[in-house]
Amino acid sequence: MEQAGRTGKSCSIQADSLALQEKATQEGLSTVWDRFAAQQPQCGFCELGLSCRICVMGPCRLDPFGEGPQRGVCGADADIMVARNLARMVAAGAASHSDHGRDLVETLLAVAEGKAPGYQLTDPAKLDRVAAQFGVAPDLPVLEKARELALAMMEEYGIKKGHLTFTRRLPPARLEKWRNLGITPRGVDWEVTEMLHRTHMGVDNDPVNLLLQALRTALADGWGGSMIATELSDILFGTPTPRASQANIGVLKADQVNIILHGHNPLVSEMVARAAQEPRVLERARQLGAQGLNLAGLCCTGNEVLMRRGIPMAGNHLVQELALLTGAVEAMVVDYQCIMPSLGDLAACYHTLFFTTSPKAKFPKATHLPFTPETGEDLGRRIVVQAVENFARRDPARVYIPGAPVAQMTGFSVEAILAALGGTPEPLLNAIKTGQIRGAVGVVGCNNPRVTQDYGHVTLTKELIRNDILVLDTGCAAVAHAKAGLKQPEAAAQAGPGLAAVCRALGIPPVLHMGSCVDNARIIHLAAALAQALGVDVDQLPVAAAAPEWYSEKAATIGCYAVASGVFTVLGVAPPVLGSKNVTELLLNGLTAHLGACFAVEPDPARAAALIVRHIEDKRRGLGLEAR
Ligand code: BF8
Repeated sequence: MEQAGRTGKSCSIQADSLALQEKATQEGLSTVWDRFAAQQPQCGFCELGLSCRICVMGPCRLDPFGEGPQRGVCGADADIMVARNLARMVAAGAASHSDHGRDLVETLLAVAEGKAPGYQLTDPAKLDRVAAQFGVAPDLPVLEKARELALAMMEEYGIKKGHLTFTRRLPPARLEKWRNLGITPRGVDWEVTEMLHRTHMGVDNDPVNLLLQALRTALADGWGGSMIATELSDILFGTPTPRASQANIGVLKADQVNIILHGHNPLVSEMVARAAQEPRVLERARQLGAQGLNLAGLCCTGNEVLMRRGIPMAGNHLVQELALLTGAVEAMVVDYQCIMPSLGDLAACYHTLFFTTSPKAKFPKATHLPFTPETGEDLGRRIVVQAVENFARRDPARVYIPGAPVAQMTGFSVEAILAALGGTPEPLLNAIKTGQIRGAVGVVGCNNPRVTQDYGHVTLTKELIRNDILVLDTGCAAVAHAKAGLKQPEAAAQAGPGLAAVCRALGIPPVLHMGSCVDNARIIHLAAALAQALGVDVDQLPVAAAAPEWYSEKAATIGCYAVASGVFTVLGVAPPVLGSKNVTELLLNGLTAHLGACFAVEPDPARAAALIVRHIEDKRRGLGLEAR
């Protein structure tokens, strides 16, 4: 596998990233790749999961070669230490997605109570469907129904109800497997809190028991917090439908006011997008010499507004600093998650205003304008007005926007996919049964400076579609694919003959954008729907998941709920578990006997593709379908 270098060519496969990294070097500014280089060599104990900072008898580290200490001060051995560390990662990831979901629940309640001016129930039909799943009376007036749904979803976070409603979307056989293992998720906050409790010194010291709770915590994210975030974003802002847009840093415009929307939650960015359409701000922008007002996305907030509004995507995780280096950004607006603390410094090197909007996420050198549902609309307007005025401070001599935008198609919610198929999953299932499409794979997750940017995603996905495997993507993987041109219908030419024919018949690309990282809930929902339609469990489907360049705790959680939901998952970066043979063995093999799925770690994306192709053909055989 090609490893990321320090600076220069091997940082990225993307020309826009390389050009801007070069500009950073010329201007003496450091980015993530420079800081990654400065950290080398990174701690080998930590990479193996053999260091512990949970308590202050430590920090401790264990010797992987068996010569030095084999136990921490408390007596924890490698298995306990590694399991505890991984479990805490999963808890943090679940907490992040789920707290994001909670903000949407609170906003839904505020909308229902008339306290959130500017927000509305954009998809009342979806409100009806979701409310029915939560047992809300169908004949209630719409605002009352929204209120009841918000209150019912609040109970999903608590300890009163004891089960998660969305898990009912799964086949009974999957729920049975969870019951047998004791990993049925009970409540979102319940599982996260219990995980933190169990990993406190002196509580749970059985590595298997710890890992089972980590799976339950992850399931509380996938079938709880993340799914709530997805469904409520659709209800509030509209369920995505297919639309055309563009990607890469070339979506910024040299002659316009550029506002970048970065982070994860659409609550603020939707209001910014609305305010940006007001005639008086456009007029003011023109008075200041701009040709217009241009919004662009980054990371998962970018995915949210791309899916629903077609707002173009400036880049993924490792582009966030580079976007500022264009010198063409009047304002970067962030909410939370995956936002580098370095952005304030870089923004200050240019004229860029750096707005933080969540009281939960403050950053150095930022202007903080806190969001509440009550003030969100006004906040959106204030941000746009300040961004427009800031155009006057731009130094045109420092503007550099390399590359031209690449076309992409987006907006493939589960509802949109089913609609494209004529309302039922049957045509997709038939294409799978006949072997035209061999199976489907979710290629998801981050960028990580350990991996040449986007190399893992793009190499893997090209190989999968060439083998007639439909790719569903979210998060930063989705941006990588878009920049590589894989999300336009013409990319069918790069697919195998079966997949290409299906794409041409439906006018869709071979790589379907399903949204942000909380929208991995859409992928598992679709998998569950396909399993239900076939009358099998999810692990019997010819499907898989891959995270070739993951870095975040959230990605660790996603991987765990994918596996626990029955989806074989290939990681391109090894999680910090290799210091324990037992934990590694459990993740790579042991889980299969109980869940029908496990992890694989394969840094080489071509080999990862081979693993996945083999897995999919095995699953086809298991279903009695023609296999290669
Ligand atoms: O939630 S893919 S780098 S932006 S963590 Fe972050 Fe990873 Fe990107 Fe979205 Ni997901």
